[in-house]
Amino acid sequence: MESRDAELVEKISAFRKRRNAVILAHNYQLGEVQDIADFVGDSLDLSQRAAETDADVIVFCGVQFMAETASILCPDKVVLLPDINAGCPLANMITAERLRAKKKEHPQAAVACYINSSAEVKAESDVCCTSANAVRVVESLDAREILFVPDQYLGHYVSARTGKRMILWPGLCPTHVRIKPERIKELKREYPQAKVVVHPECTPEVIALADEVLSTSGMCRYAQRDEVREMVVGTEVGIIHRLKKENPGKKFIPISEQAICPNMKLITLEKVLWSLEDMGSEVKVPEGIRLRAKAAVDKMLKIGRES
Ligand code: CIZ
Repeated sequence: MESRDAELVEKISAFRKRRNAVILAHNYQLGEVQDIADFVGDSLDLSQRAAETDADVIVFCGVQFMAETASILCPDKVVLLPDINAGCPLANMITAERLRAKKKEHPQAAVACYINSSAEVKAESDVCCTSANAVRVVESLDAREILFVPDQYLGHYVSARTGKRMILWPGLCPTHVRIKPERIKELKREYPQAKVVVHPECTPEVIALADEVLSTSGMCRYAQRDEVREMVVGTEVGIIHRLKKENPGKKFIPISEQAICPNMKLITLEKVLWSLEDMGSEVKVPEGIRLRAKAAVDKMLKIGRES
């Protein structure tokens, strides 16, 4: 570690104690940010951690919808997002107003929203899900039709797995669509022993070539299996840091070096420190929206993860 980083890490530690703060980092964060976090995980892990913590302050190293989810679950805590500009383009592909209009077209449909959505959209939904439990959440719904928002590819994958009739919102993750089937075919030739593991936000053509389709935490668990020595990884490249750290001696090959979420990378060590020093930027979901959004998130938390 460079001495500048070491100094920052020391200051962050001191402020973390002074503020009685917990630092949560998503699997897609920069390696140095993951390394100073109290917990690293996917949004399901992190929302569960947020719900359980007795810290007064949650510093959420992730993007806006994740900090909002923490605020939904922990209204009495101060939730800080170290860079308020860290948004999610997928979450921004739907608004509560457009969802309300779509619900009118399909009054019988149950609404399932991916966690990558705003608090307002969650408030309009019957249940929320993450990539770690989307199949299980959709299976639990007994409606004949499910309106799934906003990720069409996750929705497509879930519909194929569950056989449920689903109306898909046309959203997508601009980072995951950079992962291309042609590159997987090349890597399979180059690493014939490797397991190909991709995220369900990838396109159906990519998913068709994979050995496993997993959330980021699912990938971390899968990588620990003895039979996995080499893994071709189809998701945002930030995960490679954690995979290598937890599995020394194994090989992890990103399908696309360009699968970088620029919003996730807005969070730096400096910004984590400034956030603790200045207590900014606070993310707080208004109470009327929070209570309705919480119902959808609580329903998901009861269902838990796939395996
Ligand atoms: O659920 C999450 O945290 C996201 C957005 C991806 C994943 O699989 O971890």
